[in-house]
Amino acid sequence: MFTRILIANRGEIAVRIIRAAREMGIETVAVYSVADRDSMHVRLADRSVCIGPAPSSQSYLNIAAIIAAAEVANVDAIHPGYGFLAENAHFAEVCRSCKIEFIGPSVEAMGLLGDKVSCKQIALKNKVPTFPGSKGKITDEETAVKVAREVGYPVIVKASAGGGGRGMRVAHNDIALRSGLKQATQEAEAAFGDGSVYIEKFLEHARHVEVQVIGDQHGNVVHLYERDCTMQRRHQKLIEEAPCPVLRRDDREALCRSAVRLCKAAGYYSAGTVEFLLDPRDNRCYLLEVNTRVQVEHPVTELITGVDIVKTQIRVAAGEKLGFKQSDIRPNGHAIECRINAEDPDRNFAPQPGLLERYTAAGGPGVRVDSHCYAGYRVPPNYDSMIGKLIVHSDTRENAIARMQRALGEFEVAPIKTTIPLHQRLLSNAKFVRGDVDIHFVERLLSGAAS
Ligand code: MV4
Repeated sequence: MFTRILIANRGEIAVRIIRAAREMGIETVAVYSVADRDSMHVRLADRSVCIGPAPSSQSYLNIAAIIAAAEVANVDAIHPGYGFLAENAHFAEVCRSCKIEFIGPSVEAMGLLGDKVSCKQIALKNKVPTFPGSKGKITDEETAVKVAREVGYPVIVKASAGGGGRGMRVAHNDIALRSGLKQATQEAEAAFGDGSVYIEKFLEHARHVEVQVIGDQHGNVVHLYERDCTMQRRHQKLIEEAPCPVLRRDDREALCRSAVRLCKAAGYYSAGTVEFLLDPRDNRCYLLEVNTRVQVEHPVTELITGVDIVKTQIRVAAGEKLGFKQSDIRPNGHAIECRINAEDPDRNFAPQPGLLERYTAAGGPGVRVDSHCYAGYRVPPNYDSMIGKLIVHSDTRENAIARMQRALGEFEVAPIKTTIPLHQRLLSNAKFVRGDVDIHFVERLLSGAAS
């Protein structure tokens, strides 16, 4: 096992990783920007190294500074968390060449699954359900129009290197498709340095369902069932839950097994998430993309399966075998997570950096809070606005919703505005309670439209 690891991240996920390492008897090295001097991850780590100024481009994305800190502190491995360098295959390669273990998948698997066209091709070969569409990249307008007419409008043009909604265009006819193809290509070239795009049938009303997988370096891959992340706004998830409230047992098993086939075919190890859209009309699922990292919402899966995903990532990075088989994974009860962001929902979710004069987390039975915040902490303006995650577990979905409402009522953050009141409203919405929502639900509700 590793003696010492460096955490190349900040905020709640850095705290989460430090906690896992400490329980495993592994020393921790935090890195921080000058804006994060007073952050909890700096306090909790055994040692910390300042890696640069506030902008993440000069600190948490600064590969040279992070590797220098890792060399100076003599660590065995680096955990990248999520965001920042977590899905950067070049960073993983630099770690490898410096003989520092990257706590994540291999460079090769990141390349194969990070590129959405190559991911979809592996999926097609392995009977993982995908949307009908182009066989691979689309380069000319005529092929695009031919494919769109075959699968039927509306279609969506997506960047192969994209993710999280960047570089996408929906088209309802030939003319819109021709211009969407140009726009998506240019946007992808500018954003990712790779203008490759592909086309698929566009699904209007969908739920977002994703399967958690975890594998070791000996070829074992196991799934930890699925999460439902339908409650989102502008590609930012707000509420995540496990299991998905609308999936029946046979469909769930088939979906989760397909995610395992995809990851096995790519030689995947560590934690990963296979994202799907679910068509509520027939409950069929279609592959979207694979996230080759630990995700923000991993705690809901931990609560229903009892598997510590971060500890497992560390163990498999050190070469250990998974300590469990698929048949050992028995999902139990229902878990819900609310992301608590320092944002004002009444002002178009404007970020609310500043002093947390008061901060009292919820607690009690079945409640978990993953946060780096404390009373007196100043939320810096330089990074994402998530100040913590409130996660609850109970026997049924109904009881988990009641428990989350109770916990949200206990949580006190002042004077800065947060998404807590919005969560209280969403959780008491009859359609959410009934499970009758799609990925546009929150935006529709906030726009005032009858939903
Ligand atoms: C789609 C889609 C409908 N049909 N693909 C958005 C982010 C990226 N991961 C894929 N996305 C979508 N792909 C087809 N064929 C709708 C979306 C989409 C979406 C997906 C998941 C969660 C929220 C979303 C919000 C808008 C659009």
